[in-house]
Amino acid sequence: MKNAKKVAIIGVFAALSFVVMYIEFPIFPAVNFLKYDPSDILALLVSFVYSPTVGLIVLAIKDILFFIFKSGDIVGIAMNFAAGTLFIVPTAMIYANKGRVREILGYIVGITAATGGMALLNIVVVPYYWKISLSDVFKLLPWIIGFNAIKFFIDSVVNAIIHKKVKGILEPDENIRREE
Ligand code: RBF
Repeated sequence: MKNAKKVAIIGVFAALSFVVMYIEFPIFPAVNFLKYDPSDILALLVSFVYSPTVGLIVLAIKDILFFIFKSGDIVGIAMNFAAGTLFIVPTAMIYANKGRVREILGYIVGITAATGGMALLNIVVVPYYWKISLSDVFKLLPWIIGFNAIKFFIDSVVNAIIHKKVKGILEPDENIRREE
């Protein structure tokens, strides 16, 4: 792919991802600092069409923009980036354009990695962030695990439905171009 096209696509997807992050809303009142938003789907889509590296660039630009223009909360943004990375990298690496079975395996591993990894990270971060005891954090843990499992399950389902169409739009003449 030509470099200019790749840079343009990264820019467009990062901008789209940044805008849809404004949709964010909590799923469980007990952990209302955890907010669902569909922005990671844009990063996963470009990871499927191009590479996990391109996905991580989109994720990083989206989080930097959201930090500057909306949240101002470095901990929340870092946690959002960590969750997105834990999900996108294994999912896209396992899929690697190798068919439906690998794709589904990718989602299962990605959801598990993000849910497990974020459970551990929250155990470390939440006591400092909310100034609550470790035992109180453990009471929140089922909600934290449930939030991440639901978030990345939704992202997986949407990505599974649309990623082939998105690839068709972004690379309509890929085969022709290869012969040039
Ligand atoms: N986002 C996730 O997707 N998974 C998490 O486990 C997660 N943990 C967070 C923990 C704390 C203390 C904070 C402040 C944010 C966390 N976030 C997490 C990010 C949050 O859902 C939201 O995207 C950001 O706070 C930006 O509004």
